[in-house]
Amino acid sequence: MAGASSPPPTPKSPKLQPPLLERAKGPSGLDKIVLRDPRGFTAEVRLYGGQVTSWKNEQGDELLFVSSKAVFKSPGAIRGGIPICFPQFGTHGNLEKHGFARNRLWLVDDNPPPLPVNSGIKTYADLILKPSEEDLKIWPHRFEFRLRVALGPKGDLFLTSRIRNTNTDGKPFSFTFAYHTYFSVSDISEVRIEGLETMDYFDNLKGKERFTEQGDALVFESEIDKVYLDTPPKIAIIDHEKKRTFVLRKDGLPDAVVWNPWERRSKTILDFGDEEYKHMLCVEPAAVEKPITLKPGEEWKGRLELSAVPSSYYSGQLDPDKVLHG
Ligand code: TA6
Repeated sequence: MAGASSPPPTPKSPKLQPPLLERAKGPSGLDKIVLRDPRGFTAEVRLYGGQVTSWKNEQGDELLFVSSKAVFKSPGAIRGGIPICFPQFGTHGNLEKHGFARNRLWLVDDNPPPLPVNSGIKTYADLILKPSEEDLKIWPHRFEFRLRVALGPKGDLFLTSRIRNTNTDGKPFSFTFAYHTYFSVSDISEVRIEGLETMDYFDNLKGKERFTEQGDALVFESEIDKVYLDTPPKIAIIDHEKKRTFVLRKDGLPDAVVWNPWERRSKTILDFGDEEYKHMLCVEPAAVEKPITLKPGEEWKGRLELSAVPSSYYSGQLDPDKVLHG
């Protein structure tokens, strides 16, 4: 329209970047820390259990499984994410199953001793757990457990656990450990694990008897609860339907537990949906077969790195070289 004057353009307000680290409240009012990386990946770690309960990619897809029936408060553990099993994995003696670290309230560690920092890491959170007087009655050892949760340069999730014996009575202690990681998968029958074939394992469904894995890769058609021993530092979980591969890299954690409760057992787990077994798989870097012993003053370190990458195909098959040696 001739002569019409258009209004002056409104100045664009600068896009506000959300902070990379944020303390927030969870569904039951519990404190959690939200980590964001500049590309859009996020992770959440709760003070309850020191537990990672979310890891999302830049599209906002959740990469970890958390049950719709999960309870985010004491006295149980949160069903999903990455529960930490310490000071024991499994059930032995009087100590509760999978230890007590997963159902204690951790603190933010404001002054952690230095840890070699990967220069690509822009955001991380440090938590600490020390035993209460009540804990010492169940497990009579003083310790400092420092957990660092970090997002790497490509949105990778890094967990570093440092456990130090702070006993003043001169006594060593021994423990077992696992990152009881629940992965979110499209359909368990479309998933395979590479890196555990030919490994020895204890089968928890067969009285902990020892067997050797046969075949090319692990596929799933029934309940599984196995502890693979002395496994390689790299394991891949390939989700055919999602065309996504989770790559686990671990250090200080020789074993790997694989668990899916399948249909019948799912129905016996109160905080787990009857059909949810189809959409989860636990692959748990662990130190189970040989307990770790620390003398007073000694420290142990166990690291887990998780990445989610597009699956690569070769002649209609996944190319394990690309997945595992890339
Ligand atoms: O890691 C596998 C396992 O030890 C299974 O035996 C199964 O019971 C699972 O952990 C879950 O344990 P939870 O105590 O969390 O119910």
